[in-house]
Amino acid sequence: ACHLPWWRSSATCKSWQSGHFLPSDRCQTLSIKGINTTVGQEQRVVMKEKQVLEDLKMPLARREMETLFQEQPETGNQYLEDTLLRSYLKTHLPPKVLEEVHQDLERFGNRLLTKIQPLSWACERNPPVLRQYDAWGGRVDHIHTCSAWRRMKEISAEEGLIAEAYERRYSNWSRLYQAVKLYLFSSSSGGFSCPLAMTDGAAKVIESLGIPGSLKSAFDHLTSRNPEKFWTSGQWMTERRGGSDVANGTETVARKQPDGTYRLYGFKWFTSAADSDVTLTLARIADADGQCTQGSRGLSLFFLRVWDEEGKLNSIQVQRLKDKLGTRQMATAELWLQGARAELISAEGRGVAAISSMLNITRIHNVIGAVASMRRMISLSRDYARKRMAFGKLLKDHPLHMQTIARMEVQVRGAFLLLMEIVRLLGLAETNLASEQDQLLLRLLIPVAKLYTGKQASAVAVEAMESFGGQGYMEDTGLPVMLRDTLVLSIWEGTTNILSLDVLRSLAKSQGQVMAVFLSTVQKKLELAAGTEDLAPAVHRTQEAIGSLRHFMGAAGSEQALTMELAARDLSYSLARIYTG
Ligand code: UCC
Repeated sequence: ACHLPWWRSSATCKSWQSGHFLPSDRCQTLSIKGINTTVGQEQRVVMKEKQVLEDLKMPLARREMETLFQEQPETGNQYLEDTLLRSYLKTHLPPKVLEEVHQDLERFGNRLLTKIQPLSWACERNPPVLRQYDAWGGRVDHIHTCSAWRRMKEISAEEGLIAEAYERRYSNWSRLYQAVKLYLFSSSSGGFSCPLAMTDGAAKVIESLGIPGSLKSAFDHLTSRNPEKFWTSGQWMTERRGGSDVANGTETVARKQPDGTYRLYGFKWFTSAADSDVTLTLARIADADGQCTQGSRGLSLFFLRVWDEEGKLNSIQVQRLKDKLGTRQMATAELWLQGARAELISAEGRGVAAISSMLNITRIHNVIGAVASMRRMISLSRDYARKRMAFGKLLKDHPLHMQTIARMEVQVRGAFLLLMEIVRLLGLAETNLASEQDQLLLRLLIPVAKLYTGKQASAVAVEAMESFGGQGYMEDTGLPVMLRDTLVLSIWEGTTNILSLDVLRSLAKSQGQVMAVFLSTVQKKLELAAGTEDLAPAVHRTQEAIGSLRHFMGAAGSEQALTMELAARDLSYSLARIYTG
């Protein structure tokens, strides 16, 4: 365990932190040099600070031993330490639900700290490897994943990270509860959040189709709590000619077989978590003459199993694994479909509309990942500020440093509340408790939140990294991994501009109703806030922003489509900032 970076090793390897290889209970005393471990947390922090200051007063040459020059930043139980999360749950959940959920989250927080974080680092250290041929030249295309990655899959099932949302034992609160668990899991998941996002999306599509008989077993696997039964899903949408432009870029052809199934022929250019058990993908159905309808109306949605019962690939060849900047723990592959057997699951030509419910779920997961990443970086930064001396005092006593952290903290708090609002609305929609207004608002807030939090997370990751000085730039601290993994959040699942256009799509499709609901919801929230004196400046600024938004929307009606397109990103940012405000 001693090659773990500090932020993943705290609970398992206290001895390593102190530079001594001793049982962890003794190390606690050693690392805090003589401080009684039974004192209260607050008192301990103060005593620790005093010790840091005293140590530094002594010249290096006179110190007894120089095993460690800087105590590492670390976090404890991420649920217990997240006061905003806990206060949100306390305010919103019914008491009985809160009681049960609290117990489970506290337990889960400990499991994450002691068992799951070390696995996460192991995933980073042991990325997947593709073995294309066996010793005799036979094509095998085996994607080898490490044991920690496979363990993550088992843990995901045990913790019900997908199941929770579909069992609905807490009715409309189940979705929010699942999102909270995913949020806690995300930055310790070693990239496993990605297959979970797609698995959730696939389950959602199947559920929205009414769980047809042919997909019942798949649905049970995707939502199982049994590690031996649990399946993950991929989402193969991207081809060589189209990442964003799915409608024009999809070349894969589906040929109908006498038994009613289809065989798919094509090349999928980006398939994340390519070791998944099943996938959803788009293709064009060829008619009797072999002709296909082009554009969006030619796309249909298919379900397929990646392997057969004997573990043989379903007429698929793995061309290569992608060499990515981040998310290296997870196998992203280029795949040749050479007649892969698949089942048509949407109406013909309604593939994009059918897969959009998957996209909306994976985009919410993206928001979860963004908020989780910001939270983790800031928590570490805060802890570091309590331990690191500069210019004769701890970083936490430098106002400018604390201002920088406080600004990041504001970002993550706003993003967190936006996320909670979305999963609250989704929970209502999934239990038939959502009004039409709730549904419209949800449709709008998903792209808004995805595009905005993706950008926030990248900016916060860079800023937080800087708060560690040069140490933040060192690979073995683990911080660069977090930065790399965060940078993808504004790219996959729809880039910022594509999602800005999706915001326009939602406005156009609802003929402006979405905007009316947005404005009236914000107005109600502001009226509530206006009753609190301290919030007056914030209420005033938000009112001003709404004034500008109304003015813009009033003028927008007479604008050309191109002008609206140009304004789409700024408009989306404004919506995000106003709602978050
Ligand atoms: O797969 C990928 C990586 C996987 C990794 C996932 C892990 C993430 C978790 C992170 C955890 C930390 S990346 C691939 C992702 N690809 C995309 O996101 C595609 C981006 N492009 C778009 O979103 C485009 O806007 C398209 C593909 C949706 C545009 O297609 P069309 O066909 O040109 O769009 P249309 O014609 O406007 O829409 C077709 C139908 C319409 O319905 P009808 O026909 O009833 O009017 C639209 O209203 O689809 C409907 N529709 C939607 N409905 C389109 N988008 C949506 C939506 N978002 N929600 C509801």
